[in-house]
Amino acid sequence: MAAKILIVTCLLSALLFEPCRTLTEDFRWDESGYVLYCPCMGRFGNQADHFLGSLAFAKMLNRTLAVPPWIVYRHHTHPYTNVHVPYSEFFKLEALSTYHRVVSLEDFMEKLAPQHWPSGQRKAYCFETAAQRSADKKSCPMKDGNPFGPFWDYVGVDFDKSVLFGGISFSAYQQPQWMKKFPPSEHPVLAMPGAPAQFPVTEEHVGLQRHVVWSDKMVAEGEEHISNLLIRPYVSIHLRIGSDWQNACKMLKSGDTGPHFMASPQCVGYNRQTALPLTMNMCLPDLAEIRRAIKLWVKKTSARSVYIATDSESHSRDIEKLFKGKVKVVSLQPDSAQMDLYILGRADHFIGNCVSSFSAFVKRERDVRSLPSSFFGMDKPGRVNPNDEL
Ligand SMILES: Nc1nc2c(ncn2[C@@H]2O[C@H](COP(=O)(O)OP(=O)(O)O)[C@@H](O)[C@H]2O)c(=O)[nH]1
Ligand SMILES: *[C@@H]1O[C@H](CO)[C@@H](O)[C@H](O)[C@H]1NC(C)=O
Ligand SMILES: [Mg+2]
Repeated sequence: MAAKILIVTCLLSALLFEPCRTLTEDFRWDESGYVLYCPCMGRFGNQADHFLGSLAFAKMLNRTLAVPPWIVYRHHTHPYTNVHVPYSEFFKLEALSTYHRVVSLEDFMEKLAPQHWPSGQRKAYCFETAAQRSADKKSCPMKDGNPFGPFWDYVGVDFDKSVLFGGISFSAYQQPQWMKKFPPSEHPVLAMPGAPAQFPVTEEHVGLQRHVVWSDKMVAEGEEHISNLLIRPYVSIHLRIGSDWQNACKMLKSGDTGPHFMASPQCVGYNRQTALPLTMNMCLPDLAEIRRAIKLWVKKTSARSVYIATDSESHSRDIEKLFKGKVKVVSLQPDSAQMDLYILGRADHFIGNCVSSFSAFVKRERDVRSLPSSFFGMDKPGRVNPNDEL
């Protein structure tokens, strides 16, 4: 059956003068197995952190990664529910292949699962502690609640059996234990309720960002916005200041968290022993700090425009006033958060939020391209006092 499909595909592509090799290779069953997971924790920034770790995990086990769609929560606008956006809408799937073997989860389900992972034989894999939450305490909570249920429904998966594990982590030194516990011959598809990765992304996996490459469509749209709205050089800023963030940063004020707080290792350093202090301005910059940082970097880069991405208000009036109309201030507030990420990423200078994984995505991407970034409350990553000499 599979062979027949291959022959037909090859004939067809031969007719179209296209090589059939890539097609046939992509959808050939990998005897080394697969990793499937739901990006069920957090919004885009969190999902992106988890993606990098999961990609590394799949490579560590030499299994093909079934790349999941992004889960976009549209609860306040149409369609008032979760939307599952295929990876390739935003990024090039092929660009991941230079690092490791991947297939989109959608293709895995459509082209491979019917024959090799048929319903009735679909096992879920999870920590014993996760299974404790289920009614019988022995089942992986794969489809319990949102976004879990809708995610697996999107790809048409029900699970038939659970395999529990414990005393093992996703880190590299446990590779032999994973291989021993779950050889691909007996466990071809490791499907998990969450990402087999840490949040925030570990230091060793930050560089995997270079394989996350914007799709042609995103580049075309993004470049159009940039040329229509902005004048180079431009400074981009990420204002993470909405009410959920104000609440989160209260934990810092009250002393309920130390310097390691969500994405903050990108600023204070990954080592807990040597971490720099995390200040309130790094978590939730006030208007005075926002103005100070913008003024500094606009001057330093001779910027002619400022791009503001925000999760709530843009403060664009206040920022315009800083420059007496000599600098164009733009806040697009696009329908898709990814368009903000694109425009933030291409600026001549970026000012981000230390604690935000949304900012962290931009910072990593800019590091890959050797573009400069700073943070509110930290003009030079690795040095906290904004008054320190630059
Ligand atoms: N369009 C847009 N959305 C934002 C911005 N900041 C935050 N958001 C939204 O809020 C979410 C924040 O969650 P997440 O990405 O996990 O980042 P984090 O919570 O800041 O670590 C984003 O995914 C966006 O949906 C912004 O500047 N622009
Ligand atoms: C890794 O997987 C590929 C594809 O299945 C296989 O060809 C290769 O031999 C595997 N490598 C190791 C070290 O097992
Ligand atoms: Mg979040």
